[in-house]
Amino acid sequence: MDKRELLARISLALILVVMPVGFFIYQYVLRPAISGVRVIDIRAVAPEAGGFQPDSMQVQAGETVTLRFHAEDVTHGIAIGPGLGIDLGEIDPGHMKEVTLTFDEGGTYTFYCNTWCSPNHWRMRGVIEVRDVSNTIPAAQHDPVIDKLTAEGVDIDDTVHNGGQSNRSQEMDNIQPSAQRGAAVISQLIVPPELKDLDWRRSHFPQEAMALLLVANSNASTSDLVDAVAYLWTENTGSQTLASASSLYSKNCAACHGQTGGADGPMADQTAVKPIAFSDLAYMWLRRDDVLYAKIRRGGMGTDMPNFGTLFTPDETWALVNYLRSLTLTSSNP
Ligand code: HEC
Ligand SMILES: [Cu+2]
Repeated sequence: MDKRELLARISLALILVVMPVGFFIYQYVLRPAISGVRVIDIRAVAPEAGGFQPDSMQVQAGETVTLRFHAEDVTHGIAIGPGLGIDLGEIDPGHMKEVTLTFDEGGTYTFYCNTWCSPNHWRMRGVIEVRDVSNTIPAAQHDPVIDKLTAEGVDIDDTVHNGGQSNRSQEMDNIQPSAQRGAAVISQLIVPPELKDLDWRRSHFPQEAMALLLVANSNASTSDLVDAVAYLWTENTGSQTLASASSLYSKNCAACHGQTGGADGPMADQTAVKPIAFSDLAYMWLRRDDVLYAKIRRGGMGTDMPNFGTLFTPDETWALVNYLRSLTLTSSNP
């Protein structure tokens, strides 16, 4: 064997053995070590200029990805839900914020802007589809609460069909309920069992509860009964839950419904139908919690009330309903 042939054999060995091994090492050891995660760059511009780009992506369950959001035109705020608790805060134009996360289970998540960036702000959303090998077809998302309302024949758009005119309980107009005072009087009252049942309360409105209380306590004063109802309607909400619902409300709802629920946010006169005033006790006294819940999750029908069912968990939605209640039922000075 001459020197040439030896060299040729060595190089052949190099190609056949060293290269695959090298490739293997690179692919499975070096590359994951250098960047074990897939990086997805996402441009964030106002919806009329394109919104998120890309606005949909697929990841595998168990895969770790880094999402990098680049704000280009104006300040945007980035959050991802439901139930992930991710809020990156505001990103000024020209800046980037990132989050690295691993989705454990298949499902659909939504990233969305939660800072008022344009009149079309609430359309600024994108979808992350997490694929699970064991469950490649995502189950249709049904909300049992909405299904139940449908079965019951309750129309969650009734106020809209009334030409924006909604039922109000006028006798509540000058009353300021206080859940705090209610906590003190409740022990002196006979409370019918329905009122102690969370499911009953969610599917009935405060005036119905008031009527039952009155039957059981015909000698009690109206103001005591109102306060007792206020207490019952707000008792199951911890202050922590209320505080996070308040922050969700400020970021996602106040622009239309107003910071204190007066339907006087900066966008209030630009929606197809006037937003609801949650600070109007006489109105809220006749609304069911499950109807409020359903509207938040499903959104309006051409009214510009966005749907939040893909952004928030059911628990977060109930917390929002309780927060809306607290605007009229919890007085700031008891
Ligand atoms: C872009 C404006 C806008 C934003 C943002 C918005 N809403 Fe609305 N909302 C409306 C309008 C308009 C209506 C009335 C029409 C309707 O019910 O579809 C409404 C109706 C509702 C109702 C129905 C009340 C009832 O008595 O039936 C609820 C509950 C509600 N909004 C909650 C929220 C919550 C909670 C948020 C934030 C997570 C929010 N909205 C964000 C515009 C908005
Ligand atoms: Cu925005």
